[in-house]
Amino acid sequence: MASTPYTFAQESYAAQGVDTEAALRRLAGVPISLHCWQGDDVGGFEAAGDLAGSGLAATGNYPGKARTIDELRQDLGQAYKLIPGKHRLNLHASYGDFGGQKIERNAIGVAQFQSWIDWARALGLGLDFNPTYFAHPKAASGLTLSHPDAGIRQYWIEHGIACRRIGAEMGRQLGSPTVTNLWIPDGYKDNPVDRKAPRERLAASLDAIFAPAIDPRHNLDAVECKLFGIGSESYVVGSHEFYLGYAVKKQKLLCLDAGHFHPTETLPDKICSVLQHVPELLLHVSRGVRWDSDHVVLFDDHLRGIMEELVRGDFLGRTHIGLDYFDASINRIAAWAIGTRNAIKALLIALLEPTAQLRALENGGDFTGRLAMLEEIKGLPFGAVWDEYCRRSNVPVGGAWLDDVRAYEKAVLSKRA
Ligand code: RNT
Ligand code: ZN
Repeated sequence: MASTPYTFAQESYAAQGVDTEAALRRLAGVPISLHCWQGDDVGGFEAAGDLAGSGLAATGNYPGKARTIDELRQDLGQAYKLIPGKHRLNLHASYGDFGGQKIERNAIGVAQFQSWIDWARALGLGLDFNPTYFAHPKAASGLTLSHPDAGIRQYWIEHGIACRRIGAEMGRQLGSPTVTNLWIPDGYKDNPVDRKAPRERLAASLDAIFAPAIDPRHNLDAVECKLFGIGSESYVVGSHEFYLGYAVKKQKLLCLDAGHFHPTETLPDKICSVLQHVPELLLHVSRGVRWDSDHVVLFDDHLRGIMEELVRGDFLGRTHIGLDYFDASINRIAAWAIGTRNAIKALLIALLEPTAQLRALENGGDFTGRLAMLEEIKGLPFGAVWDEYCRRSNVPVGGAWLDDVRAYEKAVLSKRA
């Protein structure tokens, strides 16, 4: 048989004891949940509402953002064609199919998401879900589930319960559990006098949201922690310690967002630490830059470290991988393609690691050998294995995906005034 870049790579990896075919088979079994909100700068399809006070800021004015549910689906459909493998879609509650109606967030139900479920089924996608605790008059003060007003808290509690029920119905219909992730913006710009009461109120609100029993075969509950946000620099109610403790106590999923920590902190160390104590994890694969937590994911050391940890620790079966970033300054479909392809690439290179050999060096105390090998394997022909995966998955190989994006921009996006 003629040798190709792939067969050459296969032999190079085999020489290190790594089976590239086995790595490709495992890779194909790991879905990535694409975040719908990259497509329209976290806009959603409710009549009113902006991001003010939410700590979320989508900056840039690249033309062609999706303005309707049909446009968003069309754009997502284009993005999935550029990404190898079978994946998922992560929806926010504000992206319902409201048909021009004003429906209160505490009154939404599966009716507003049935068209998404049908669309996802047709494309073979699983769905994940998020209650939306921002871009709403009842969130304008920057407080929701921890608000001092019991009426406002109750409204948001009802929203949380409604979303868990919607998530369960999505999961039931699609035959794969929906992860419903709860993130709230609650916090203060400046130093609070009372750090305790908002956290007590949040804990009580969460207890109320999670009180209705929902079958975990259909819906899994996750809670997302954060260090600080824009406008909540001094105090975030849902801090790391708060949610870690809550998730451990209630055996919920903890959501670790890669951009929600101090810049010198990274996820790899947290993944295995937290998985000692919670059943499963949700990852928001993102990239922090200075004070912003949501840049397009790069193929960098942090991303590689995350995927290495999932493979080395054998955590893939207990980890749900989602993306979370939004860049309005570049083509939004390219943003999805770049970040998602990077996440898959990083997982592939982690699956191609000769981990057993590295571990033997480490356990034998040979740290010189460990360091030398870790650096040497960076030169293995990983790109040929990645290209082969794209080829077999019928998606563009190498940078060819960008040609498709440019053609789509010309034919579709540029027509959106
Ligand atoms: C915000 C959180 C949250 C949001 C999405 C839109 O800091 O990361 O996950 O980005 O819910
Ligand atoms: Zn996040």
